[in-house]
Amino acid sequence: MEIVEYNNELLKIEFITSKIVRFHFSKDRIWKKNYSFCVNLEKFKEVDCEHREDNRAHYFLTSDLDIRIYKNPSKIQIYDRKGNLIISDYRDLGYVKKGNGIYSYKEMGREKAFLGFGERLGALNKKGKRIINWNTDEPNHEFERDPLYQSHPFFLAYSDLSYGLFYDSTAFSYFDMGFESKNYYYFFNQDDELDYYFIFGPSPKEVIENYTYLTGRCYMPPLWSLGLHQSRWSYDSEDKVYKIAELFRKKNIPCDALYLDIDYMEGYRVFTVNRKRFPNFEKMIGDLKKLGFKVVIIVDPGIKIDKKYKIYIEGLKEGLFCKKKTGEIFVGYVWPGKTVFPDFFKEKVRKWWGEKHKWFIDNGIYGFWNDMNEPSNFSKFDYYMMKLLFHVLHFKEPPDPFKAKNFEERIKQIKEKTLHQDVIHGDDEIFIHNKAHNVYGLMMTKSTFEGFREIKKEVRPFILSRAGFSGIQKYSAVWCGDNKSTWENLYSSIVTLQNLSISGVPFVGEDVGGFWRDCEKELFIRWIQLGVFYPFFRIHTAKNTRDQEPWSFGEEIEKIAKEYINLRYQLIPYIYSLFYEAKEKGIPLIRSFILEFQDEEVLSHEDEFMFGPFILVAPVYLRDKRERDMYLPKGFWFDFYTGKRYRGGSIIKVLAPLNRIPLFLREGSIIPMWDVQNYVGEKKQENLYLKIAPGEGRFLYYEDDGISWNYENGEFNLIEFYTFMKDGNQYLGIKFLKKGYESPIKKIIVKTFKNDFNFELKEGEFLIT
Ligand code: MIG
Repeated sequence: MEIVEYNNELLKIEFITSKIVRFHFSKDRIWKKNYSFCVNLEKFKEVDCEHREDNRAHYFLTSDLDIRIYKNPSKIQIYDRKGNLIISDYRDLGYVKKGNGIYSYKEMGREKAFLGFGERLGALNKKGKRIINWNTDEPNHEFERDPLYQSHPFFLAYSDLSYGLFYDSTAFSYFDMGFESKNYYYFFNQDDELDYYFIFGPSPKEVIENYTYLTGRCYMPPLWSLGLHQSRWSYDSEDKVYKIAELFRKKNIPCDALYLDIDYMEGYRVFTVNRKRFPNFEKMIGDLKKLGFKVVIIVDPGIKIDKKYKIYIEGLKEGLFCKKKTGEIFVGYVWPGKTVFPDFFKEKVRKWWGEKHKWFIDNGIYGFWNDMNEPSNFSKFDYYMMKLLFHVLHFKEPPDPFKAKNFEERIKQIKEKTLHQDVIHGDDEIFIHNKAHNVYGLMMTKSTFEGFREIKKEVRPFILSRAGFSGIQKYSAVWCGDNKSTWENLYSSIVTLQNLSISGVPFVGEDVGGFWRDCEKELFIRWIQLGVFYPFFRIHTAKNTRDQEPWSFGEEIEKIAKEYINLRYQLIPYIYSLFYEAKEKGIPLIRSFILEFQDEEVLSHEDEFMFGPFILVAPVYLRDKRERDMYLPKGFWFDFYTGKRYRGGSIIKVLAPLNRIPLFLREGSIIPMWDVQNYVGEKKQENLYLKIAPGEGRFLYYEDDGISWNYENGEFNLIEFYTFMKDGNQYLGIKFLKKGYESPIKKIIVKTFKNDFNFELKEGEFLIT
């Protein structure tokens, strides 16, 4: 750690690694901020760095970076060790205190694009845009609506020297990425101090790896959570739930999870069960388990004010609810009516909340869905309006709550629709709502995760959250909230999920078929075909909308849906192995082209993506389209369905009949696959298929028991599969990198596009031509 002068302030520089450097500015020459909600600084031991000073500047050298802090005027510049400038302050404006916040300007230099920023609508590249960090319950996902439910004050600046910046500030903030001027971009926050990390690549993948090294990575998801999830608002009775479950099994359409939305509760009281609708709740969970289903239940943070309601009484007595500065408990309006909010910034509250899950866990619920945790708060007027619209008039979509004319008005509107600014949080350290808001959902989800781990040590939970902040990936999967059943929203999901993935969150998806409004058959099947390649694959729809199960759109659609859901289940070993890479390195499953290719063209094709290193997905997102133009990056490609070979580097036209989403395998692909099953664990998967495309490639296959934490003690296998060419023939190599688990695999079945070959699972190199 080093401290230097910066204009009239002090600047503390910490060298987390040779590529990750923290810049923490004082305010009035002192540092008050000694917390972080997502970086565990104690975990890191600083690296060595050479420090030199002359009258022009301070010079810091790590093995990868050359950092210069000029004195007069103050200016930070970072070079690589070859002398290439990576990033520079704009003039002496690296730290500017103005009005109620701080600005930090950087020069617009070699950056070709800015990506990441968490969960965002609009174009993939945010160069020229403004982006707000304020978790917002936004029901209208029209083009470029901003912000949504999560805040990730992080971006990846893409160039030949890619880097990232992470602003560790939870307060209200926004980015101006060249909207105001082409010469600079800036970050504005309403925090007391400016505290950010420079994260070097130089490749985009290394930026993500380093960023997640700092903010954390996911755990191995339970294997069942990689299957299909079926949901709606709401399957609101036992009969309905049984009916759905039985239909899936009768029709042999694979599915692993069924969802209970807010109507399973007694008057929207969290941690209760409505016994009129679910008289035999416990038995139902057991019966569904026998059919191979897991049940995921929704848990909202708002607690109904009701003097007879246990949770409310306890919380009131123990002082667990958010208060205003005056000491008065803050009261809002959410689905239960008048509502109070647990203060997840208190350790005691997190523990209490976590323990409340016990009854459900003991009865076999391993999945929890945290909604409304921005936290969303209706006004009294909105509350009665929503009740009227949805329950009486049977609306399929709410009115647009934010019709702002300009940026400033928008900021005002989103801030109004939340807890009052004078709410305070925490106990040892007090946070005003402005600093707590963006991490409220993160803290709720953390409490759920930690509670679960206490209660049921032997099982990995599945947690799904709507709100979040950088680091949410440590606790939960993320879905992007209330989209619509429109082609526009099918399209936007392709882009939104790429940026969220770049932001270090691998377990992501959107409501397949769309949430608000009625879905129609063509849209539904195109969305299913895309959803197979969402790491989190869930069908969900809003109250009062038409049915949205795989069989709801007639026989033809059902048949295609089944075929693609089957494909998803076949791909589970590939997907699970990719999660191992996400857990170890933070590399996401959904990969923008920039992560995989050096091609010049990669930025111009945001409507395609790589699913892992091998599968190129080119979704169809327009009605009546039976073909589409798509770009194949340089190299050789093979049509997934026919094996037809293509030379990449150009745009091609591909056929896309209703029963086909264009998919291509990269040369050298090795895709581990299973037999189809109705749910994860139904069949012991003794055959491991390897779908192989010609060329040279390598894949790290991961397996464990799929449900326990035993992998943390080394109970897993890592097998390297690799292919290579020798004398015009192709070979497969098998190498055990780690053996800690008894593999169920009896047979390896290699499927090239021409032939099948069977092997035992043993090390060696085998001819597959
Ligand atoms: O205000 O629980 O995004 O998935 O079905 C609506 C009802 C509340 C919003 C969630 C949606 C869920 C719905 N919730």
